[in-house]
Amino acid sequence: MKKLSIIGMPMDLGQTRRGVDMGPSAIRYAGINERLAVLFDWIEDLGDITVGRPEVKIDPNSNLRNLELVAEKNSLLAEEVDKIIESGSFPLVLGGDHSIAIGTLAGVSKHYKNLGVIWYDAHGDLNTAETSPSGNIHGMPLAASLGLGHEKLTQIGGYSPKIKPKNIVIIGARSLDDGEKDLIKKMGIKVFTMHEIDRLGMAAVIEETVQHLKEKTDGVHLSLDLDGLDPTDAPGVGTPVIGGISYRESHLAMEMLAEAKIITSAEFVEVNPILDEKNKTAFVAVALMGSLFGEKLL
Ligand code: NNH
Ligand code: MN
Ligand code: MN
Ligand code: MN
Repeated sequence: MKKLSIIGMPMDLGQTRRGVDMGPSAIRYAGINERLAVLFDWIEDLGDITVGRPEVKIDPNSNLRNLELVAEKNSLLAEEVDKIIESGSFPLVLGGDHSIAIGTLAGVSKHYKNLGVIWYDAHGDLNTAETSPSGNIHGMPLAASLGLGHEKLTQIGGYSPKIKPKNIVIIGARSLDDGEKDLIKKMGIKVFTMHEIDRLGMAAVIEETVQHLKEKTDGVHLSLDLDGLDPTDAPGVGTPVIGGISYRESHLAMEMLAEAKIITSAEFVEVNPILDEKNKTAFVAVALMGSLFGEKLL
């Protein structure tokens, strides 16, 4: 039986622009349940993890914004995601800012020997406290999952690392910090920047991605940051970067991933309805989920 479990993570503590905590509500309002129900035999919406809205606190020792709470709430998410997989259901996490990927991956990766990760994003999210220009933890989840950074972030779930560099593919990068570029080269992480997407076309990019991951992984997590898309198609994000992936290309990418049948968990993050235009970004997220889970045009 094909089962789907949706869980919301209304987290906005990993960055500075409030409103991204309303992402799960915006995505539900955009019709996620109706759209996905027809694609599964069974579907449940588990509601949201309680995150709260405390005052911003910058860790005096590390410069990390809201370190304690981001770590604590991600541990809760990890437990929930773990339970969903245990129950034989597909976990779909709704953000929230991208710091929630730390919790999602902590819950997912213990179920796989070689988890693959597709990081669909304008950014690399490979910063640590030392390389981060902002102190924002939403710029660090991929590094933390590789075991790099503050131990409160790397040790969530009680083990580290969650993933291996050779099992990662970043798609859509166009705003990488210097420390991130160094790390990508040092670790040999596969990246399709906007340059490669323009040059090869999205079809070839996804074919190569599937090729890269299929043989050596036993599951693949899709972490889709809506800012990977161009701001004209996804305006409701906290850190928009021009020159992004179009809705059409993204739609094709999701359809091809559905065809390849490699995705075993997913999260859609950084939807900020306050910055959006009539909930467009949430609608785009739901449409992409439809394609990812096998919706057909004909
Ligand atoms: N690289 C910047 C930072 O670490 C921006 C990260 N912003 C994101 N990442 N939205 O996906 O602060
Ligand atoms: Mn388990
Ligand atoms: Mn991101
Ligand atoms: Mn991003």
